[in-house]
Amino acid sequence: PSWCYHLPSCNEFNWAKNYSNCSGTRQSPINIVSESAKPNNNLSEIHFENSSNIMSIENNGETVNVTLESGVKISGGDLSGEYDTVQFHFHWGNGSSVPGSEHTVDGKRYPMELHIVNTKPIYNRNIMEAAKDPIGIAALGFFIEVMSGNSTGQPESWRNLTSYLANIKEKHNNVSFNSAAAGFSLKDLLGNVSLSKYYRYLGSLTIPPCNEAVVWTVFKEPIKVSKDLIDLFSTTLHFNDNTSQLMTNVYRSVQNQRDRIVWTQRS
Ligand code: BO1
Ligand code: ZN
Repeated sequence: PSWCYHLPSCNEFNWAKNYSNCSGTRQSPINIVSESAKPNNNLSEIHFENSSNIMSIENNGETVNVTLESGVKISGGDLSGEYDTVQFHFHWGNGSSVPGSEHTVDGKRYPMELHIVNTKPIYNRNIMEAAKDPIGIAALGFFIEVMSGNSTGQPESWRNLTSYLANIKEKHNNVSFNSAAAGFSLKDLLGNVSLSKYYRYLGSLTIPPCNEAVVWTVFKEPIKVSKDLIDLFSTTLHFNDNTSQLMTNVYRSVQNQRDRIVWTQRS
């Protein structure tokens, strides 16, 4: 694309030159100060309506993007109705030891962050259309933490999903799979994380064009993933087909919270 994370002459501090939203007043990610989160008891559990699905996993030169064909929805969580699950993707640093989550909590950055991107049904799963509506997109952020032990103790979905990375090393490489046949489900990917414990705030897409259209839900409990599977992202994928640049440090730095409130359920 026409933007980059961390080249000397093309990096996140230039984004706003071509994408003016990126210097807006409700940008994401942010550092969440846990003690300052404001109680909101309307923040009920988030629900997934899961179904078997055709999914396509792609190296888009920015991240690993998994697009769902149809049929998965989320609800609850004081969102304005149901949202359709469109895609999920990841942000990471460089292996399990150089963390690369986008949100941070009390200054802590986790090794990776999973984003599940959902749009209001009226936008027919079109993210850029939903991005014109201040609450058109509901993004769910899950931190990924290193689990001790190797991948044998891992949910099947993590082993199955990461097994495709070797097939999408270069930009634009993609593979389709049927989630049921491939032994993959979003629920299994999330492990035992409580879908009632999260932070809520209003923000933006974390990459250009940085539209301020996102209701963010950032879960408190991290998903535990083994070091060998986390390391696969930064050791397998390339940014471009014509260079050998490994895809590393694909996260935006934290943005000014300004006068925004972060809410959480406190019971
Ligand atoms: S995120 O969850 O805030 N990191 C986020 C960022 C961008 C998108 C979705 C979620 N949108 C996608 C568009 C694609 C486009 C891609 C890269 O951004 O849906 O069409 O190719 O620009
Ligand atoms: Zn993201």
